Amino acid sequence: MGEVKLAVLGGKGTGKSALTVRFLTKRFIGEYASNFESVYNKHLCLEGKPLNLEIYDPCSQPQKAKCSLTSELHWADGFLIVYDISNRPSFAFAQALIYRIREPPTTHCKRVVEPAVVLVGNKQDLCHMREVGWEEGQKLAIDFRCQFCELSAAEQSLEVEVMFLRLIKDILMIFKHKEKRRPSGSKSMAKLINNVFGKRRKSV
Ligand SMILES: Nc1nc2c(ncn2[C@@H]2O[C@H](COP(=O)(O)OP(=O)(O)O)[C@@H](O)[C@H]2O)c(=O)[nH]1
Ligand SMILES: [Mg+2]
Repeated sequence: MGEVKLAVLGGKGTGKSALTVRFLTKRFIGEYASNFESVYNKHLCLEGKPLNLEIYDPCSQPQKAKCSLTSELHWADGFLIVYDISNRPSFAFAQALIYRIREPPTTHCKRVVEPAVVLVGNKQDLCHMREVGWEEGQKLAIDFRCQFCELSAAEQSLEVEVMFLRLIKDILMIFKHKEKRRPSGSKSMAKLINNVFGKRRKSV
């Protein structure tokens, strides 16, 4: 069975838990789990294939200027970076998280392909109190090779589901790409044997 691991990151109160719980239960539950670190597990069937999904929803900590994210970068296949469109500091924090995720990999943590990232401007229902423009979110996402959407965990169940599924599909595409770039051991060994002996055999 395929396995996909997602980490939902962002500032305190941006709606990380609301989005996660909305996706898992289709319901909006206000302050749900905001003070707990949770890893949720869900079985999905995507394009006819079974999939085990793990979603990491961290407990909200004060926004640190410099975040390490080392364990999350090792663990997750993809990230949902959440900010609140009515809260500018939460956008600055989302930006810092994206910088960190897109930093060139260090030698001890080499990644074959970049992780998939969706930047989410949440609380779109509060657009009368907007502090972050749609274009700003869109630009940040384009500059750092992320998907982007604005939505409301409180009011838009379908949009939340579509956004999660889009991220999962992107991750599955990346898995396929990785497989192509690194053929399995037996296949690459067969190729090597063919390269060494195949030509000789022809010349005999
Ligand atoms: N108006 C509005 N409030 C939201 C939305 N999403 C979450 N909230 C509220 O924002 C607060 C923080 O949400 P929570 O999911 O606990 O944030 P977290 O700290 O990032 O996990 C709660 O009071 C939620 O009810 C949204 O889309 N619109
Ligand atoms: Mg929370």
